[in-house]
Amino acid sequence: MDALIPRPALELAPGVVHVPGWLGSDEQRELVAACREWARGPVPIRHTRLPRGGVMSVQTVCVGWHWQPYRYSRTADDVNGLPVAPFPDWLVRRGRQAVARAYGASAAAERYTPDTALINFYDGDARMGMHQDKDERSSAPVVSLSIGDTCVFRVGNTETRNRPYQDVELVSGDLLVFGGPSRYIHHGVPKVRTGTADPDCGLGSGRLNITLRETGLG
Ligand SMILES: O=C(O)CCC(=O)C(=O)O
Repeated sequence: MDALIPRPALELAPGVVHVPGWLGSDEQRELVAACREWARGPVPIRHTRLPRGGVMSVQTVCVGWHWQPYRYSRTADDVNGLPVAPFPDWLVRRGRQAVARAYGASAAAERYTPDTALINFYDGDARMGMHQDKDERSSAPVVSLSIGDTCVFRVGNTETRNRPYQDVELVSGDLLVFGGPSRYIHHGVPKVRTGTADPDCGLGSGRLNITLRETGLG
């Protein structure tokens, strides 16, 4: 019966707010359907190549702006050169709701205008190393939505990719927002718990993470 007990929102560090179960099953399924479309194209989901020759274990597709290490562009120059899918208004509204839920309704939440989403799909042993999201010119918060398998999300510090950090489990439907003094924390996903997804979420297997960001680019 534990699943019926709502888990409270928690400020993990100044500006890092975890809201368990923020997305209901219908909303998760709608997001999964949208991500499936984006994964098909115009720029297909792929394993990002890193400048030193490595390949990321997660698969990523972007909307609004395309991210390639370590810059944003309108066209996916490292994939097929095509413009990425436009960033939809409904996702801007979802981002504003997320910021308002995490930090409280405010003019700043109303002004929040994410213009890129990085959609990461984790299957098999995929994970993400500790890093900072710092290719954006705007310091507006990052909104992170998780769907599918539960993961261990590592919330680090702004100085180094090492300790101190804390690990938190992100479950399907959870919202995490990091901004303010924690906008540039190192963070990563050291583990995904395969096969733990709620069958109602719309994802057969694996984990989907959607991060909304303001690039600050014109
Ligand atoms: O999958 C996650 O929860 C984190 C994704 C992430 O850190 C990123 O896209 O930069």
